Amino acid sequence: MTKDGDLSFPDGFVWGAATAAYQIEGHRRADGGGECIWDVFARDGRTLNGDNGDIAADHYHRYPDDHALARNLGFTSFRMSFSWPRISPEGSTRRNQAGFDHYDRVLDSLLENGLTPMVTLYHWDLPQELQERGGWLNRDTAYRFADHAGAVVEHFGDRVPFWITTNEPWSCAFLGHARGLHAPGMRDYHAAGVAAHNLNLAHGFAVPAIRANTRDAQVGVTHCLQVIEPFSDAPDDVEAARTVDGEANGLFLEPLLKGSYPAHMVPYLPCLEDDTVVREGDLECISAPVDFLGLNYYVHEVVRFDRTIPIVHACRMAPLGPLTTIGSGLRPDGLEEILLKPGRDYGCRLPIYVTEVGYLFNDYVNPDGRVNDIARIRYYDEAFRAADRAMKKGVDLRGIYVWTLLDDFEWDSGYSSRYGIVFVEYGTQTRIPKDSAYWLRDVARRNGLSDPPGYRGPAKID
Ligand code: IFM
Repeated sequence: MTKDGDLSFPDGFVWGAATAAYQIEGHRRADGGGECIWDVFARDGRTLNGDNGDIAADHYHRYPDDHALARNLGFTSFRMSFSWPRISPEGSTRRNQAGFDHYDRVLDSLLENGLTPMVTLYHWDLPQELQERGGWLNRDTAYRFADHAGAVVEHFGDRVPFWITTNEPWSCAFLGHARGLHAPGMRDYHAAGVAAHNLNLAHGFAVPAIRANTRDAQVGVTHCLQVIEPFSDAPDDVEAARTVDGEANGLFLEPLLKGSYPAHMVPYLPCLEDDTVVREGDLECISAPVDFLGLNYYVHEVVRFDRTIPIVHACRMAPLGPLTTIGSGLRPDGLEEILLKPGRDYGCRLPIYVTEVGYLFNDYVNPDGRVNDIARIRYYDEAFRAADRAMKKGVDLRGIYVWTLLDDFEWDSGYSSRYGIVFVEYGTQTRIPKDSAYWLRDVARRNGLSDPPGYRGPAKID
Protein backbone atom coordinates (compact mmCIF):
# COMPACT_ATOMS: atom_id res chain seq x y z
CA MET A 1 0.00 0.00 0.00
CA THR A 2 1.45 3.39 -0.91
CA LYS A 3 1.12 6.35 1.43
CA ASP A 4 1.28 10.08 0.80
CA GLY A 5 4.95 10.35 1.72
CA ASP A 6 6.07 7.40 -0.42
CA LEU A 7 8.07 8.15 -3.52
CA SER A 8 9.88 6.24 -6.23
CA PHE A 9 13.01 7.01 -8.21
CA PRO A 10 13.22 6.30 -11.96
CA ASP A 11 14.12 2.81 -13.14
CA GLY A 12 17.86 2.39 -13.37
CA PHE A 13 18.54 5.02 -10.71
CA VAL A 14 21.92 4.22 -9.14
CA TRP A 15 22.30 3.77 -5.38
CA GLY A 16 25.95 3.73 -4.43
CA ALA A 17 28.35 4.10 -1.54
CA ALA A 18 31.31 6.46 -1.85
CA THR A 19 34.78 6.10 -0.31
CA ALA A 20 38.30 7.48 -0.75
CA ALA A 21 41.61 5.63 -0.61
CA TYR A 22 43.45 7.60 2.06
CA GLN A 23 40.45 7.58 4.35
CA ILE A 24 39.93 3.82 4.56
CA GLU A 25 42.76 1.79 3.06
CA GLY A 26 45.59 2.17 5.56
CA HIS A 27 49.00 0.53 4.83
CA ARG A 28 50.11 3.44 2.74
CA ARG A 29 53.64 2.24 2.17
CA ALA A 30 52.77 -1.45 1.64
CA ASP A 31 54.13 -3.02 -1.52
CA GLY A 32 56.15 0.01 -2.50
CA GLY A 33 53.56 2.78 -2.07
CA GLY A 34 54.91 6.32 -1.75
CA GLU A 35 54.32 9.07 0.80
CA CYS A 36 51.59 11.64 0.32
CA ILE A 37 50.91 15.11 1.69
CA TRP A 38 48.48 13.77 4.31
CA ASP A 39 51.16 11.46 5.79
CA VAL A 40 53.36 14.50 6.29
CA PHE A 41 50.54 16.76 7.52
CA ALA A 42 49.55 14.18 10.14
CA ARG A 43 53.17 13.59 11.18
CA ASP A 44 53.54 17.31 11.71
CA GLY A 45 50.70 17.13 14.26
CA ARG A 46 48.23 19.05 12.12
CA THR A 47 45.35 16.56 12.51
CA LEU A 48 43.25 16.03 15.62
CA ASN A 49 45.16 13.78 18.03
CA GLY A 50 47.81 13.35 15.35
CA ASP A 51 45.55 10.76 13.70
CA ASN A 52 46.78 9.49 10.35
CA GLY A 53 45.92 7.09 7.56
CA ASP A 54 48.44 4.39 8.54
CA ILE A 55 45.79 1.82 9.40
CA ALA A 56 42.44 3.58 8.90
CA ALA A 57 39.73 0.97 8.32
CA ASP A 58 42.27 -1.54 6.94
CA HIS A 59 40.31 -1.65 3.70
CA TYR A 60 43.61 -2.45 1.97
CA HIS A 61 43.21 -5.98 3.31
CA ARG A 62 39.50 -6.13 4.04
CA TYR A 63 38.13 -4.90 0.70
CA PRO A 64 36.58 -8.29 -0.25
CA ASP A 65 34.41 -8.30 2.89
CA ASP A 66 33.65 -4.59 2.56
CA HIS A 67 32.49 -5.08 -1.02
CA ALA A 68 30.29 -8.01 0.00
CA LEU A 69 28.82 -5.83 2.74
CA ALA A 70 28.09 -3.02 0.25
CA ARG A 71 26.38 -5.52 -2.05
CA ASN A 72 24.31 -6.91 0.83
CA LEU A 73 23.28 -3.39 1.75
CA GLY A 74 21.63 -3.11 -1.65
CA PHE A 75 24.14 -0.88 -3.42
CA THR A 76 24.79 -1.45 -7.09
CA SER A 77 27.73 0.91 -7.49
CA PHE A 78 30.81 1.75 -5.45
CA ARG A 79 32.76 4.98 -5.65
CA MET A 80 36.41 4.64 -4.70
CA SER A 81 39.65 6.43 -5.44
CA PHE A 82 42.97 5.04 -6.57
CA SER A 83 45.76 6.28 -4.36
CA TRP A 84 48.12 8.19 -6.64
CA PRO A 85 51.33 7.39 -4.67
CA ARG A 86 50.41 3.71 -4.43
CA ILE A 87 50.43 3.55 -8.22
CA SER A 88 53.15 6.07 -8.87
CA PRO A 89 55.15 6.65 -5.66
CA GLU A 90 56.77 9.90 -6.73
CA GLY A 91 53.83 11.04 -8.83
CA SER A 92 55.97 10.85 -11.93
CA THR A 93 56.09 8.19 -14.56
CA ARG A 94 57.66 5.47 -12.36
CA ARG A 95 55.04 2.76 -12.01
CA ASN A 96 54.65 0.67 -8.90
CA GLN A 97 53.49 -2.63 -10.37
CA ALA A 98 52.29 -3.88 -6.96
CA GLY A 99 49.96 -0.88 -6.78
CA PHE A 100 48.48 -1.73 -10.17
CA ASP A 101 48.13 -5.37 -9.08
CA HIS A 102 46.34 -4.32 -5.90
CA TYR A 103 43.74 -2.27 -7.74
CA ASP A 104 43.34 -5.06 -10.32
CA ARG A 105 42.24 -7.30 -7.47
CA VAL A 106 40.03 -4.58 -5.98
CA LEU A 107 38.21 -3.98 -9.28
CA ASP A 108 37.76 -7.71 -9.82
CA SER A 109 36.22 -7.98 -6.36
CA LEU A 110 33.84 -5.09 -7.05
CA LEU A 111 32.71 -6.68 -10.29
CA GLU A 112 32.28 -10.09 -8.64
CA ASN A 113 29.98 -8.37 -6.15
CA GLY A 114 27.92 -6.74 -8.86
CA LEU A 115 29.14 -3.26 -7.92
CA THR A 116 29.79 -0.88 -10.82
CA PRO A 117 33.06 0.95 -10.16
CA MET A 118 33.09 4.73 -10.21
CA VAL A 119 36.73 5.74 -9.75
CA THR A 120 38.12 9.09 -8.63
CA LEU A 121 41.63 9.77 -9.83
CA TYR A 122 42.48 12.49 -7.31
CA HIS A 123 41.02 12.38 -3.84
CA TRP A 124 43.65 14.47 -2.07
CA ASP A 125 46.61 12.12 -1.54
CA LEU A 126 49.09 14.13 -3.60
CA PRO A 127 52.49 12.40 -3.74
CA GLN A 128 54.82 14.23 -1.35
CA GLU A 129 57.52 14.46 -4.03
CA LEU A 130 55.21 16.62 -6.10
CA GLN A 131 54.42 18.77 -3.07
CA GLU A 132 58.14 19.36 -2.64
CA ARG A 133 58.16 20.72 -6.17
CA GLY A 134 55.35 23.15 -5.36
CA GLY A 135 52.30 20.89 -5.29
CA TRP A 136 49.19 22.53 -6.66
CA LEU A 137 50.96 25.89 -6.82
CA ASN A 138 53.11 24.45 -9.58
CA ARG A 139 51.40 24.15 -12.93
CA ASP A 140 53.57 21.14 -13.64
CA THR A 141 51.50 19.12 -11.13
CA ALA A 142 48.55 19.37 -13.54
CA TYR A 143 50.68 17.84 -16.32
CA ARG A 144 51.88 15.09 -13.96
CA PHE A 145 48.27 14.37 -13.05
CA ALA A 146 47.26 14.03 -16.69
CA ASP A 147 50.14 11.57 -17.28
CA HIS A 148 49.03 9.62 -14.23
CA ALA A 149 45.39 9.62 -15.40
CA GLY A 150 46.39 8.35 -18.85
CA ALA A 151 48.51 5.51 -17.41
CA VAL A 152 45.80 4.48 -14.97
CA VAL A 153 43.00 4.50 -17.52
CA GLU A 154 45.14 2.64 -20.06
CA HIS A 155 45.51 -0.16 -17.51
CA PHE A 156 42.10 -0.24 -15.81
CA GLY A 157 39.86 1.31 -18.46
CA ASP A 158 38.31 -1.99 -19.52
CA ARG A 159 36.61 -2.36 -16.12
CA VAL A 160 35.69 1.17 -15.08
CA PRO A 161 32.69 2.83 -16.77
CA PHE A 162 32.84 6.09 -14.74
CA TRP A 163 35.95 8.16 -14.16
CA ILE A 164 36.04 11.25 -11.96
CA THR A 165 39.11 13.40 -12.50
CA THR A 166 39.31 15.40 -9.25
CA ASN A 167 37.26 15.40 -6.07
CA GLU A 168 36.26 18.79 -4.61
CA PRO A 169 38.99 21.08 -5.92
CA TRP A 170 37.56 23.82 -3.67
CA SER A 171 38.50 21.81 -0.58
CA CYS A 172 42.03 21.15 -1.86
CA ALA A 173 42.54 24.75 -2.87
CA PHE A 174 40.89 26.67 -0.04
CA LEU A 175 40.97 24.31 2.95
CA GLY A 176 44.51 23.32 1.98
CA HIS A 177 46.02 26.65 0.93
CA ALA A 178 43.91 29.44 2.49
CA ARG A 179 42.55 28.06 5.75
CA GLY A 180 45.41 25.72 6.62
CA LEU A 181 43.00 23.00 7.71
CA HIS A 182 43.95 20.45 5.10
CA ALA A 183 47.29 19.36 3.69
CA PRO A 184 49.55 21.06 2.74
CA GLY A 185 48.35 23.45 5.45
CA MET A 186 49.02 26.87 3.92
CA ARG A 187 47.22 30.06 4.93
CA ASP A 188 47.43 32.29 1.89
CA TYR A 189 44.25 33.26 0.04
CA HIS A 190 46.08 34.18 -3.15
CA ALA A 191 47.91 30.84 -3.17
CA ALA A 192 44.51 29.16 -2.93
CA GLY A 193 43.45 30.96 -6.11
CA VAL A 194 46.50 29.64 -7.96
CA ALA A 195 45.88 26.14 -6.61
CA ALA A 196 42.24 26.38 -7.73
CA HIS A 197 43.30 27.19 -11.28
CA ASN A 198 45.90 24.42 -11.39
CA LEU A 199 43.35 21.93 -10.06
CA ASN A 200 40.87 23.05 -12.72
CA LEU A 201 43.66 22.64 -15.24
CA ALA A 202 44.49 19.16 -13.93
CA HIS A 203 40.91 18.21 -14.68
CA GLY A 204 41.10 19.81 -18.13
CA PHE A 205 44.37 18.04 -19.02
CA ALA A 206 43.12 14.71 -17.68
CA VAL A 207 39.92 14.57 -19.74
CA PRO A 208 41.65 13.97 -23.13
CA ALA A 209 44.20 11.67 -21.45
CA ILE A 210 41.31 9.55 -20.18
CA ARG A 211 39.39 9.64 -23.46
CA ALA A 212 42.49 8.59 -25.38
CA ASN A 213 42.68 5.42 -23.32
CA THR A 214 39.09 4.24 -23.16
CA ARG A 215 36.37 3.87 -25.74
CA ASP A 216 33.11 4.16 -23.86
CA ALA A 217 33.79 5.18 -20.28
CA GLN A 218 32.12 8.35 -19.05
CA VAL A 219 34.29 11.14 -17.69
CA GLY A 220 33.25 13.70 -15.11
CA VAL A 221 34.46 15.83 -12.23
CA THR A 222 33.14 16.20 -8.70
CA HIS A 223 32.53 19.56 -7.08
CA CYS A 224 31.22 20.22 -3.58
CA LEU A 225 28.76 23.02 -4.17
CA GLN A 226 27.70 25.16 -1.23
CA VAL A 227 24.40 26.85 -0.46
CA ILE A 228 25.33 30.42 0.46
CA GLU A 229 22.71 32.91 1.70
CA PRO A 230 23.25 36.55 2.62
CA PHE A 231 22.53 37.35 6.27
CA SER A 232 20.31 40.28 5.25
CA ASP A 233 19.32 42.38 2.25
CA ALA A 234 21.92 45.00 3.16
CA PRO A 235 24.17 45.54 0.10
CA ASP A 236 27.33 44.67 2.07
CA ASP A 237 25.88 41.33 3.17
CA VAL A 238 24.65 40.57 -0.35
CA GLU A 239 28.08 41.39 -1.79
CA ALA A 240 29.86 39.27 0.87
CA ALA A 241 27.61 36.31 0.05
CA ARG A 242 28.26 36.80 -3.66
CA THR A 243 31.99 36.68 -3.00
CA VAL A 244 31.74 33.47 -0.98
CA ASP A 245 29.51 31.94 -3.64
CA GLY A 246 32.05 32.99 -6.27
CA GLU A 247 34.87 31.35 -4.35
CA ALA A 248 33.05 28.14 -3.46
CA ASN A 249 30.96 27.57 -6.58
CA GLY A 250 31.76 30.05 -9.33
CA LEU A 251 35.52 29.46 -9.48
CA PHE A 252 34.84 25.86 -10.41
CA LEU A 253 31.52 25.75 -12.26
CA GLU A 254 32.06 28.79 -14.46
CA PRO A 255 35.34 27.67 -16.07
CA LEU A 256 33.97 24.15 -16.50
CA LEU A 257 30.61 25.12 -17.94
CA LYS A 258 31.25 28.51 -19.55
CA GLY A 259 34.99 28.70 -20.11
CA SER A 260 35.58 31.82 -17.99
CA TYR A 261 36.32 32.86 -14.41
CA PRO A 262 33.80 34.99 -12.51
CA ALA A 263 34.84 38.59 -13.18
CA HIS A 264 33.67 39.71 -9.74
CA MET A 265 36.30 37.45 -8.10
CA VAL A 266 39.27 39.19 -9.75
CA PRO A 267 39.63 41.89 -7.04
CA TYR A 268 39.96 39.11 -4.45
CA LEU A 269 42.05 36.77 -6.59
CA PRO A 270 44.12 38.86 -9.04
CA CYS A 271 45.82 35.67 -10.25
CA LEU A 272 42.72 35.04 -12.36
CA GLU A 273 43.91 37.84 -14.64
CA ASP A 274 47.59 36.97 -14.45
CA ASP A 275 48.56 35.43 -17.78
CA THR A 276 51.44 33.53 -16.20
CA VAL A 277 48.85 31.65 -14.14
CA VAL A 278 45.84 31.47 -16.47
CA ARG A 279 47.56 30.98 -19.81
CA GLU A 280 46.13 31.18 -23.26
CA GLY A 281 44.11 28.08 -24.01
CA ASP A 282 43.66 27.04 -20.37
CA LEU A 283 39.98 27.93 -20.19
CA GLU A 284 39.19 26.14 -23.46
CA CYS A 285 40.87 23.10 -22.04
CA ILE A 286 39.00 23.26 -18.69
CA SER A 287 35.66 23.71 -20.44
CA ALA A 288 36.02 20.75 -22.83
CA PRO A 289 32.80 18.72 -22.64
CA VAL A 290 32.44 16.09 -19.95
CA ASP A 291 29.83 13.34 -19.74
CA PHE A 292 28.48 13.97 -16.27
CA LEU A 293 28.80 16.27 -13.30
CA GLY A 294 29.44 14.87 -9.82
CA LEU A 295 28.11 16.97 -6.95
CA ASN A 296 28.83 16.59 -3.24
CA TYR A 297 26.64 18.33 -0.72
CA TYR A 298 27.52 19.27 2.85
CA VAL A 299 27.69 23.02 3.27
CA HIS A 300 24.87 25.52 3.79
CA GLU A 301 25.97 28.83 5.27
CA VAL A 302 24.76 32.33 5.96
CA VAL A 303 27.24 35.07 5.13
CA ARG A 304 27.54 38.48 6.74
CA PHE A 305 29.82 41.36 5.81
CA ASP A 306 32.65 41.66 8.32
CA ARG A 307 35.38 44.24 7.77
CA THR A 308 37.74 42.45 10.17
CA ILE A 309 38.01 39.38 7.96
CA PRO A 310 40.90 39.81 5.53
CA ILE A 311 40.43 40.03 1.78
CA VAL A 312 36.87 38.72 1.38
CA HIS A 313 35.31 40.59 4.36
CA ALA A 314 32.83 37.77 4.72
CA CYS A 315 31.90 35.94 7.88
CA ARG A 316 30.44 32.47 7.32
CA MET A 317 27.90 31.22 9.86
CA ALA A 318 25.69 28.19 10.32
CA PRO A 319 22.05 28.88 9.45
CA LEU A 320 19.50 29.01 12.26
CA GLY A 321 18.11 25.63 13.18
CA PRO A 322 19.52 22.25 14.13
CA LEU A 323 23.29 21.80 14.04
CA THR A 324 25.51 18.77 13.67
CA THR A 325 27.84 17.68 16.42
CA ILE A 326 30.56 19.95 15.00
CA GLY A 327 28.28 22.97 14.85
CA SER A 328 27.55 23.13 11.15
CA GLY A 329 24.04 23.56 9.81
CA LEU A 330 21.94 20.42 9.43
CA ARG A 331 20.17 21.30 6.18
CA PRO A 332 19.50 18.24 4.00
CA ASP A 333 16.87 20.21 2.05
CA GLY A 334 19.74 22.28 0.57
CA LEU A 335 20.46 19.40 -1.81
CA GLU A 336 17.61 20.68 -4.00
CA GLU A 337 19.32 24.04 -4.48
CA ILE A 338 22.68 22.34 -5.12
CA LEU A 339 21.15 20.24 -7.87
CA LEU A 340 19.31 23.17 -9.45
CA LYS A 341 22.25 25.57 -9.40
CA PRO A 342 24.38 24.28 -12.33
CA GLY A 343 21.41 24.40 -14.72
CA ARG A 344 19.89 27.63 -13.45
CA ASP A 345 23.11 29.66 -13.09
CA TYR A 346 25.37 28.09 -15.74
CA GLY A 347 23.04 26.49 -18.28
CA CYS A 348 24.30 22.99 -17.46
CA ARG A 349 22.25 20.16 -19.01
CA LEU A 350 24.61 17.34 -18.05
CA PRO A 351 23.52 14.18 -16.29
CA ILE A 352 24.30 14.61 -12.60
CA TYR A 353 25.32 12.12 -9.93
CA VAL A 354 25.29 13.08 -6.28
CA THR A 355 28.71 11.61 -5.64
CA GLU A 356 28.57 12.30 -1.87
CA VAL A 357 25.90 13.20 0.60
CA GLY A 358 26.03 12.45 4.28
CA TYR A 359 26.58 13.82 7.69
CA LEU A 360 28.61 13.12 10.78
CA PHE A 361 27.04 12.32 14.12
CA ASN A 362 28.45 11.11 17.43
CA ASP A 363 27.60 7.48 16.85
CA TYR A 364 28.19 4.80 19.43
CA VAL A 365 27.30 1.14 19.85
CA ASN A 366 24.42 0.55 22.26
CA PRO A 367 24.59 -2.22 24.85
CA ASP A 368 22.31 -4.23 22.52
CA GLY A 369 24.97 -4.04 19.83
CA ARG A 370 23.02 -1.64 17.59
CA VAL A 371 23.96 1.83 16.37
CA ASN A 372 20.69 3.79 16.44
CA ASP A 373 21.60 6.64 14.12
CA ILE A 374 18.06 7.88 13.57
CA ALA A 375 19.35 11.42 12.92
CA ARG A 376 21.29 10.13 9.92
CA ILE A 377 18.19 8.32 8.62
CA ARG A 378 16.20 11.54 8.87
CA TYR A 379 18.98 13.43 7.15
CA TYR A 380 19.05 11.02 4.24
CA ASP A 381 15.27 10.87 4.00
CA GLU A 382 15.05 14.67 3.68
CA ALA A 383 18.01 14.86 1.30
CA PHE A 384 16.53 12.24 -1.01
CA ARG A 385 13.18 14.06 -1.01
CA ALA A 386 15.08 17.24 -1.94
CA ALA A 387 16.74 15.35 -4.80
CA ASP A 388 13.31 14.16 -5.97
CA ARG A 389 12.03 17.76 -6.01
CA ALA A 390 15.01 18.81 -8.12
CA MET A 391 14.34 15.98 -10.57
CA LYS A 392 10.70 17.06 -10.84
CA LYS A 393 12.03 20.51 -11.80
CA GLY A 394 14.02 18.98 -14.64
CA VAL A 395 17.41 18.00 -13.20
CA ASP A 396 18.76 14.89 -14.92
CA LEU A 397 19.87 13.14 -11.73
CA ARG A 398 21.08 9.60 -12.41
CA GLY A 399 22.14 8.36 -9.00
CA ILE A 400 23.10 9.06 -5.40
CA TYR A 401 26.20 7.85 -3.55
CA VAL A 402 26.08 8.09 0.22
CA TRP A 403 29.10 9.35 2.11
CA THR A 404 30.33 6.96 3.26
CA LEU A 405 30.31 3.19 3.59
CA LEU A 406 32.66 2.95 6.58
CA ASP A 407 33.61 5.28 9.38
CA ASP A 408 36.96 6.60 8.27
CA PHE A 409 39.83 9.07 8.62
CA GLU A 410 38.00 12.37 8.37
CA TRP A 411 41.04 14.46 7.40
CA ASP A 412 41.82 17.18 9.97
CA SER A 413 39.25 15.72 12.42
CA GLY A 414 40.94 12.34 12.31
CA TYR A 415 38.82 9.47 13.61
CA SER A 416 36.67 11.61 15.89
CA SER A 417 34.05 12.25 13.20
CA ARG A 418 31.93 9.36 12.03
CA TYR A 419 30.29 9.69 8.62
CA GLY A 420 29.89 5.99 7.87
CA ILE A 421 26.69 4.02 7.58
CA VAL A 422 28.78 1.17 8.96
CA PHE A 423 30.41 1.68 12.35
CA VAL A 424 34.08 0.71 12.54
CA GLU A 425 35.51 -0.36 15.88
CA TYR A 426 39.03 0.69 15.05
CA GLY A 427 40.68 -1.47 17.73
CA THR A 428 39.35 -4.69 16.25
CA GLN A 429 38.29 -3.46 12.80
CA THR A 430 34.84 -4.93 13.44
CA ARG A 431 32.16 -3.57 11.08
CA ILE A 432 28.70 -2.91 12.57
CA PRO A 433 26.06 -1.68 10.12
CA LYS A 434 24.25 1.27 11.70
CA ASP A 435 20.46 1.49 11.54
CA SER A 436 20.89 3.90 8.61
CA ALA A 437 22.58 1.11 6.66
CA TYR A 438 19.51 -1.11 7.03
CA TRP A 439 17.27 1.80 6.14
CA LEU A 440 19.35 2.60 3.06
CA ARG A 441 19.26 -1.05 2.05
CA ASP A 442 15.47 -0.79 1.90
CA VAL A 443 15.63 2.48 -0.03
CA ALA A 444 17.97 0.92 -2.59
CA ARG A 445 15.93 -2.26 -2.92
CA ARG A 446 12.64 -0.39 -3.19
CA ASN A 447 14.25 2.34 -5.31
CA GLY A 448 12.24 4.81 -3.31
CA LEU A 449 11.22 6.15 0.06
CA SER A 450 8.43 5.19 2.35
CA ASP A 451 6.84 7.22 5.07
CA PRO A 452 7.65 7.50 7.95
CA PRO A 453 11.42 7.10 7.69
CA GLY A 454 12.16 5.85 11.22
CA TYR A 455 12.65 2.23 10.18
CA ARG A 456 14.70 -0.04 12.44
CA GLY A 457 15.72 -2.95 10.32
CA PRO A 458 16.83 -6.40 11.38
CA ALA A 459 20.09 -6.56 13.30
CA LYS A 460 21.68 -8.90 10.78
CA ILE A 461 22.01 -8.56 7.04
CA ASP A 462 21.74 -11.52 4.67
O1 IFM B 1 35.37 13.03 4.04
C1 IFM B 1 35.15 14.03 3.09
C2 IFM B 1 35.45 13.52 1.69
O2 IFM B 1 36.75 13.06 1.59
C3 IFM B 1 35.26 14.63 0.69
N1 IFM B 1 33.97 15.24 0.85
C4 IFM B 1 33.60 15.67 2.17
C5 IFM B 1 33.71 14.50 3.11
C6 IFM B 1 33.23 14.87 4.52
O3 IFM B 1 33.98 15.92 5.03
